[in-house]
Amino acid sequence: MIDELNEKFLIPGFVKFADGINGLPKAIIEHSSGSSMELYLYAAHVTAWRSQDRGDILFMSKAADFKQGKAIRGGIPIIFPQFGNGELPAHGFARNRDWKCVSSKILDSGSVSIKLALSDSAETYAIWPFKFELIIEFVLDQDLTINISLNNKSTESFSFQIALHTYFKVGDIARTLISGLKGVTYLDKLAGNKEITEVRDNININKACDSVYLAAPDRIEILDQSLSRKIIIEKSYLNDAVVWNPWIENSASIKDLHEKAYQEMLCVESAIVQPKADLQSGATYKASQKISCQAL
Ligand code: TA6
Repeated sequence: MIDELNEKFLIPGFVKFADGINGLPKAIIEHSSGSSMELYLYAAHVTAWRSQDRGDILFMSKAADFKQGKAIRGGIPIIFPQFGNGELPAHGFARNRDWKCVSSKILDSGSVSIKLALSDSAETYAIWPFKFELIIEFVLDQDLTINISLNNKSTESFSFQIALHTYFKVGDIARTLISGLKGVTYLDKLAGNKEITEVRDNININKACDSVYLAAPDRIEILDQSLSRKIIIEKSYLNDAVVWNPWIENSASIKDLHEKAYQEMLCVESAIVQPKADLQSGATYKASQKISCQAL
């Protein structure tokens, strides 16, 4: 499988496929700025992204499972067509399916692009009776941009939720702030989805939080005072933003989170949660997220 993938998609010095954990195929992608990332075909899952100057920007649990049917704990899980619990399995099926690579290329800008695709199958159709093609382009330069393209191949419209469930690495959660959400209404999932208006300029995390910020601004920043860096999230057509940290009380029940992982991780997720998005038959939904990291 690796040989076939490299025959089709190898770009020497920029893209190569190799066996990842448990033999799952992964693409190792490098950019001339010195940044690099690892992308598993399974779940189209970015498991690492590091920049020349700032090191690892994503969190990966040391207890993560890398096996079929299980979501990988960390990096950037792709959540589709359902966010959270509901009629489908939690967070949908895109994060525990095999995707296929459709292209790799160097863009005119010098950025490195790789596209992975997931389409409906008998399995997915059995739980979500619609035909679709979801193509995600990962563009690496000194930043990481993810471009989403979802085509409705059904004869009828469907509604969906989608999220880039990004686990960011932080030096110390107690010295980390989130800015850009002041004035936004959020659903507090730990308080029965109570609607609350965010009053803080800078949000500190000192307990379990699981908040869905509705119609959130397209620019959100994570200020990491411990690592003296700022992570900038710029999203488009992903209306909502989810902020999650399980803290002590909820970490114990998450078996694939290593001890005290809550202290070094923070999820800020660009998403469509509420209302769901509707997509007409034959139509294509496009969205994107760029993450960058600078000195604080
Ligand atoms: O995005 C936050 C959230 O929906 C939390 O409620 C928590 O369940 C988290 O996702 C992780 O979900 P998972 O199914 O990966 O354990």
